[in-house]
Amino acid sequence: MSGLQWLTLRVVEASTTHTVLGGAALPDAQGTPGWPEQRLRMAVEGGSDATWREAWCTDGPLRQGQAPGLQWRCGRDLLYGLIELDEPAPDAPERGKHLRERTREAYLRLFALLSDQGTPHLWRVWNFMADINRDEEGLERYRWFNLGRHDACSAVGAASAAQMPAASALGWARGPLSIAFLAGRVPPRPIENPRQVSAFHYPGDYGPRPPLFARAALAESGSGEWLFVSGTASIVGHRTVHPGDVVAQCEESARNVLAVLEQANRTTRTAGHRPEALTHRVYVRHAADFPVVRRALERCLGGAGLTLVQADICRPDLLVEVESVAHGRLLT
Ligand code: 3EB
Repeated sequence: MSGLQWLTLRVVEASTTHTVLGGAALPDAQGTPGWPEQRLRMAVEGGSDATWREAWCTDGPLRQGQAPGLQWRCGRDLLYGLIELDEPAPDAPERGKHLRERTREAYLRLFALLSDQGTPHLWRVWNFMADINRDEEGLERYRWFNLGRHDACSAVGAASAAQMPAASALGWARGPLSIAFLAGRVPPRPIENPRQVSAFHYPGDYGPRPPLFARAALAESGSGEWLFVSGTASIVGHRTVHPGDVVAQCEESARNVLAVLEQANRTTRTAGHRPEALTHRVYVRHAADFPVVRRALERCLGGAGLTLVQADICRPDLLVEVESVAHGRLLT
């Protein structure tokens, strides 16, 4: 085995355990493995599956560590970490300000860890928080989160376009601020979408500080190249399009995913990432929309790898968001 691998595990066996950096699991997953695992605290299409786990793996030997709220594992070139911080109760005062502060703290800890372990470059981040669309002290919580992320990235000099990782930011009904991340010894190559204003250039209408992420990232590992497509929604330019129309939002999101893929293929070092090679995780605001979302996305993206979960999207008018991943062999 060489470089980064991505597996779906049904059974946690001793033979695989020593190669897993970290991953994700559904709400009913049995037990806790020895690696950092981001539990998706959300409803799943067809019901949660207690045996399903996603795992990022690499060659050993691995090192690991933990501290309150933080767990990580790394190999020579790659690190997967998970930071989960509890927040004040929903009725506590200044909850927005606290979210900003916790987010800043989480990202500062993340960057310190990456620097200590020799994997300074963020590749892919999954951000989850409770009540993402709730207004707190006059500002939506997602915007407070963006303030905290921006505080930390600016403080460590990680706020430039060249350093943006692929990312997603979603809401769950209840749970901590949860940030899972994959990082490497070598930098990824950020990709933007020509159909969309770069998120880090969004105008002030979307909050006092912009979201810091790239539309996608290409990262080389071993003999392969990974394409991480960030959470992708029904946004053209910087505006939400098709409010209230979940099928049209699926179609627009799919157009955006394919536009990002095409853009990535201009600089890929593989023969080209194909749409059929993408695996997608789809966040759907209303679980009642699972069937129409599946039908629309199967039509636009092909149905091979679609996992649908219920989550709140970071703008109240967005009903669906798609994130994708693909792997290809480097040309020699
Ligand atoms: C958007 O395009 C939709 O804040 O990290 C997608 C992916 C979105 C990542 C983030 C937000 C984030 O603006 C929302």
